[in-house]
Amino acid sequence: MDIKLINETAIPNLPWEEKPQDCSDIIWRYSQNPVIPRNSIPCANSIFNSAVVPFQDGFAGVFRVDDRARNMRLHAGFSKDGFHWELNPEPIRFQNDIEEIAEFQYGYDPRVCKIDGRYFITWCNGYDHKPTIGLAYTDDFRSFYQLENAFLPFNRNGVLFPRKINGNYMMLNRPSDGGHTPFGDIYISQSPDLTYWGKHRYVMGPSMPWESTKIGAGPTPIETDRGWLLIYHGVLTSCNGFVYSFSAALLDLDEPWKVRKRAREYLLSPQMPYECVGDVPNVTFPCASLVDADTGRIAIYYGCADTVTGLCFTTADDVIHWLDAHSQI
Ligand code: BMA
Repeated sequence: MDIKLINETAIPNLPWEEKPQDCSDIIWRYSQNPVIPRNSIPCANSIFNSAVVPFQDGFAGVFRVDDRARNMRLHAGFSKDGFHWELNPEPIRFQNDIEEIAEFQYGYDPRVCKIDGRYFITWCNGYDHKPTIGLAYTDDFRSFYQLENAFLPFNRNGVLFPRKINGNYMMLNRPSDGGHTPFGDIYISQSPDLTYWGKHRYVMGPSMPWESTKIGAGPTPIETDRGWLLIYHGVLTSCNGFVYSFSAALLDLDEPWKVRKRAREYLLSPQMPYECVGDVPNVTFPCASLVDADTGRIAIYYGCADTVTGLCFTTADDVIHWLDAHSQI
């Protein structure tokens, strides 16, 4: 390994497949994709844009389940190997002492971030039936405690950093509108206590054609000796609608609103049938990655066509060396 991972732990049982010999891409897909089918629990219409972390001797996660009434719900799930998942058939019921936000209206696109030994969940949360960033924590993926919404509506794609930076928690976020948002830049907001957010800074906006409509942060940023490795999605508007691809950037370690490298091209775009055909065609939407500190291997979980969950693989060395050669900055 050339790139050093900081504060990541070893995951000897990381779900992994070697790169096929005939593959020249930086990211390669799991041969058995989709790793989670649309109907692995009875209530589900679709299971996609979901977040997983190492937990005990395996893995746990928070999953976006759109049910057959088409409510958008969050479900906890567990896995021994990262490939085979058991989702709770009942959605998460957040415990909440704050009367004004206690009513769960809808929740989608969760992320899970471990900070100081506790798992924090962010998601797009319906408040006054408008999207903003919900925030909760759990220690065991069985009881979940909801905190204040981080921001006013309208906001989506809230992604925490796994440690405080210069004394503050940091969250990437993407101000939006109440619909399918035809714009979107990534900002960062800072908080001393996970309740009050400020010191908002612009990080980056759409630039290259593959991401020319809007962009949004994906999995928890990965700390490396070269900077924070951020995997993010970008959206192109075609004559047939939105196309969601994803790629990578490197953010400054101490001032993560400063972009040090940023890909010119996507790393993965909707090309397989399960990415191109589904409830919303042509969507690849990453929400989580597992990173093995010993090998630099990265397993990325991504939603496919708003219907199923896919898994793909890369390494920190591969992505960052590729970024060095393919950066627009
Ligand atoms: C975004 C979010 C995602 C979804 C994507 C494509 O606005 O709603 O959950 O995957 O649109 O439909």
